[in-house]
Amino acid sequence: MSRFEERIHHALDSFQIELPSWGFANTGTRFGKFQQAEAATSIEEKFADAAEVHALTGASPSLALHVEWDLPNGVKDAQQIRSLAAKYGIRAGAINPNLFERQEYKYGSICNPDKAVRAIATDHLLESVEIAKALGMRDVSLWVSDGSNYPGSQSIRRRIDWMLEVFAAVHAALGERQRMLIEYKPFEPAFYHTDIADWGMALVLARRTGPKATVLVDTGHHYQGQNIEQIVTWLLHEELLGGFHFNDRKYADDDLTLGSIDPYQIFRIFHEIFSNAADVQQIPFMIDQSHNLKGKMEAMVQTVCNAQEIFAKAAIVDRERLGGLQDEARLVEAEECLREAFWFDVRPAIREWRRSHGIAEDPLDALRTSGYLEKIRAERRERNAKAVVSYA
Ligand code: PSV
Ligand code: MN
Ligand code: MN
Repeated sequence: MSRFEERIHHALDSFQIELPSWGFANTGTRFGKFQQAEAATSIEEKFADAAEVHALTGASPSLALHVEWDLPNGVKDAQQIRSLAAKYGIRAGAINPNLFERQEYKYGSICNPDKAVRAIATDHLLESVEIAKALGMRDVSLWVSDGSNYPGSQSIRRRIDWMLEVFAAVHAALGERQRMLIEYKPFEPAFYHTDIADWGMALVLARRTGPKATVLVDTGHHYQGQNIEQIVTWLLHEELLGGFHFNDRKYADDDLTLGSIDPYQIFRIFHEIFSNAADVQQIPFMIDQSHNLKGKMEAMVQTVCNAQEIFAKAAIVDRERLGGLQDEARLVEAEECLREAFWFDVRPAIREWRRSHGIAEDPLDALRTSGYLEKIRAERRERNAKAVVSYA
């Protein structure tokens, strides 16, 4: 085995990426949904699909859950999740509270000027911590969708304090080894101000909240042109990088499949992680995508394979040489050192890695010939057809 191949195998042995339960269900845009016969219609089907993706790729042993969608009865549903996790051999991953769907949240959840609404949101967050404890989950992943649509319509300042109050309560409820991940996003659904709009705000909130609070980077949650790998490097430097939601985008939070638009950006993020993380394996890599037109299963397998490829490329950067070139400001050689790894064809080594682990060399092809898609389409077609929503 060449030095590159060895490094690729070693990197893939440790690489895992968490699947989002919502990526298997029917999703769409605010203009409508196109139903898929194969989409998961229950939490059990989401676990089954996740297990199939893991069997095909060997890299996705856990499933992130969204409380309102996957545990509608809250902590009472924990037992069911536990048995599904055991049945399908898939770990329950990060727990995602939902602060954006209830009618009460029209003017915000934890930043709502109405104390009673803030209390509803706080209870939901505390119950999410309970769920995480009941399931032995480490991470509670918080995306606060709150914001406002018109200048002057809300007090930006007072909302910061309300948010800090709730975060303090959530932090106090966390178990010894639990963490809260604070996810930022510049806009949508709010279009004037969003209460946690960028990594600076998330970082300040995490610092003010306590040692178990960290920042989550969703690759789709930045303005165009922003240098995401630099943000990642700063968060690593400050030991506040809590994890990732990976996806790709062309315009805003498009939730396209990982690496589909700009694989070089994901490569640069992984490169900074390899360069700066104390322990790469400790960083949760999660997928947050919405496969609107692509087949749910195909899209997920494709994403995991893309992630493996790009991670493998980042693993083979000659960082020692790069450091020397940087010190001597040999600009073009340094850039070429990075590019050499990016353009190296890692696919033969990955195929070899798969062979040595008893995994299909081409997971997408294996999915298509496995019969799994035909089976789930036949089983779920009717249920999905009944769920068709009309937007009159
Ligand atoms: C919001 O855009 C987000 O990225 C959050 O992570 C949510 O939990 C997820 O999408 C699903 O709606
Ligand atoms: Mn996200
Ligand atoms: Mn998003």
